[in-house]
Amino acid sequence: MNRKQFFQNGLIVGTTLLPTDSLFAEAAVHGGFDKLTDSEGNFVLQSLPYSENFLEPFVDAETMHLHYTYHHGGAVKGANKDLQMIKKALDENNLETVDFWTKKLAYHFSSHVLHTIFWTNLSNKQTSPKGKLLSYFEKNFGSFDKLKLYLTSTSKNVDGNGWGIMGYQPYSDSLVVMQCENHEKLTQWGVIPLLVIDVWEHAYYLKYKNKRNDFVDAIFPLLNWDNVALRLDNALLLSK
Ligand code: MN3
Repeated sequence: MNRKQFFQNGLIVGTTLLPTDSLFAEAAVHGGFDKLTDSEGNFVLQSLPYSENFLEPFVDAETMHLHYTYHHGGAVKGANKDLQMIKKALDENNLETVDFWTKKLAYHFSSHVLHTIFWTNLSNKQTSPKGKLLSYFEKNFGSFDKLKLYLTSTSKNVDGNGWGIMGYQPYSDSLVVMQCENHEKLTQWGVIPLLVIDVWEHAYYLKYKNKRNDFVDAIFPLLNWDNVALRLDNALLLSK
């Protein structure tokens, strides 16, 4: 079984174990988990999983439009260019600037990954963590409330632009909270991101101005815990 088949089989198991998580589960079964590339390996920008006004009034449609089209879209374009430049350097045996493009790729590709996850982590329907996800919260943080305090505090206090992230760390079989600067800094190797909160100014400035804390507080009730649970299930399958 190759990696892709493993992934797809894993998902089918994952989606039958959990209540169907709407569009995300459907996309997972039909197109693979977080489809970031086409069959040639080029990075592709998938459609948003909902309309641009889906999260109104908490996330306004204009912010959603600009964020998805130009920030996420720009990262996808950037990642493709970086990859081409690396290939070109290798083809031409000229490695003088390859470190620059490698650094750029880490930035753009990580942005593509995190934005892709971010859209699916949000919903206008109220959900709550249960089952296995809730048990991990209790085991690793004490309770859901503690996870909430930890994740929101970490997200609000990112230096400059970045992300608050909760992920699955397979080495310790635990959930971890991380602070990310830009899109790629301060990671822990091996962590599979399950839940990400974009705290770049572009994510909130039109509506919330300089009040990042208000944005994080407004977005927390929109988090789609069914999506996070599905992602945890998948991370557990992949880590076996
Ligand atoms: Mn963003």
